Amino acid sequence: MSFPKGFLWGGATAANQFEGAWQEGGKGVSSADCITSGSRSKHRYLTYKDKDGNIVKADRFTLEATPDMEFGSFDECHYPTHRACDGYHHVKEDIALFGEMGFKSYRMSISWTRIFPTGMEEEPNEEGLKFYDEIFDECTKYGIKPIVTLSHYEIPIVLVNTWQSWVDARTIDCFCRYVKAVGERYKGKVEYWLTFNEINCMVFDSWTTSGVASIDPQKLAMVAKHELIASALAVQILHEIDANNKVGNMIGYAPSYALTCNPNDVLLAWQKGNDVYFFSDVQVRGYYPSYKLKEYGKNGIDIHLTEDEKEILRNGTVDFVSFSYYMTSCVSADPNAETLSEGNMIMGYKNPYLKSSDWGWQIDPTGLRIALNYLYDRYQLPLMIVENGLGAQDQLNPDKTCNDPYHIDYLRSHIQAMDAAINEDGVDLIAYTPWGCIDLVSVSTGEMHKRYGFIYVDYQDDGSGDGARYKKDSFYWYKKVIATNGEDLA
Ligand code: BGP
Repeated sequence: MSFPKGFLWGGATAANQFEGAWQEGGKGVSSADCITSGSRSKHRYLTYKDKDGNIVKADRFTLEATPDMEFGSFDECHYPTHRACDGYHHVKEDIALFGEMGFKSYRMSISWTRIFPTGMEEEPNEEGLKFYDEIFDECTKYGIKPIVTLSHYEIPIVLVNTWQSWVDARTIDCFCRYVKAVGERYKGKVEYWLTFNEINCMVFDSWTTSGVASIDPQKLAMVAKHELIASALAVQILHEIDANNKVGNMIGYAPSYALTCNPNDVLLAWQKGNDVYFFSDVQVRGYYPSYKLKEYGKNGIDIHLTEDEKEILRNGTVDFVSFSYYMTSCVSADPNAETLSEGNMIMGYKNPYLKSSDWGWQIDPTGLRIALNYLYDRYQLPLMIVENGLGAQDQLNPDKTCNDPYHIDYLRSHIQAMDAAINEDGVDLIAYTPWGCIDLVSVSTGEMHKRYGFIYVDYQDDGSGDGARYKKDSFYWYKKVIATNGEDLA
């Protein structure tokens, strides 16, 4: 076992799933604030007021927004992200715990609505900027490098209600103003940036990723174009502000295996792969790939890509590639193939060789080695795994300890796969930030009891708990992993 010197061991969170304090510090309402709680069997809904003043809970996977819908948070409904894990009020305590584990990096996101509450202001909100100053200053104290996601599954609700979010190109200008504000403010404090979290997942759940309630393929193609342009502009803005800035993209990556060696299954697996690669191809190579343009043409979709826009994409390619990895799934061209597996957003067929988590996600460490090789072979850029982990039901013991051997087993097997990819296959992997390093709200279900963390947060689904933080067994294990630079995984 040997990981490169300076390898960025760490952990990951996202503002809307962790901070809470949804109306403090001048923060505006975001699309994430408007998704209700759910469960493995019950969707989270998004909420809006209709033209007669009725509050409607809508299925975010099928809703087509109309101008008379006013999306928002309403007293009648429960939204788990409003309090989340109250990270907003625990900055020093939480980062001290990360420091104690020896984190070299902390992937987190800035909430756009803390900086520009409606997205449309000319000047940023000083209180919001100060909040992240505190986070970065605490990180510096412990030698932790922040890896900052600019847009992790949230957008100001005012932009949603005014322009239908990323459907409208004017959102790009607002985003750039935000990127400039945070880039300038945190110059010297932040070196690693990610543009859009799991940008490819807009294909499955455009509300969660982009604040867009639509299933119209033409609109969604425009959303993709606008986010890709915004991502390329963000790269340019951050490079201009500081030549030391390194900016990466972020994709949700759950490789699709062919269910059988039937060439039709293999072809489908390749096509599914392109649903993911399309986004990273544009972000890494700087132009739309031919397979996507052909697909648009065949389906009558016109994205009106201008010469100016092409130039923006060309000039805004990323410095590294980051991705989340939890699972793999299978695809089959046979309509009678059996049993769908579950996933955060990515569905497919069950793999008979794999076991699943309590939420039905198929556990596949070898798939991580394959994923790393696919991405490195395709792009030849440094890679970061910025999410990985097992959502599980932890029990806090009466003495406030927590035995979570399943988290350790999951992470150990994935770190072994990383080791093989680096040392046997030659992949350039520079960071590993397991997801939900401290417990937080699940994005797919809105649950608290789906826990990933090294640190237990005492909040429960029914709202009870005092938010106290406790170290799980995995905390001590990961601390040893980091101290030995990945050599001691016992
Ligand atoms: C990814 C998201 C994260 C995170 C993770 C785990 O798709 O980027 O925000 O939540 O999935 O998913 P879940 O929270 O549904 O368990």
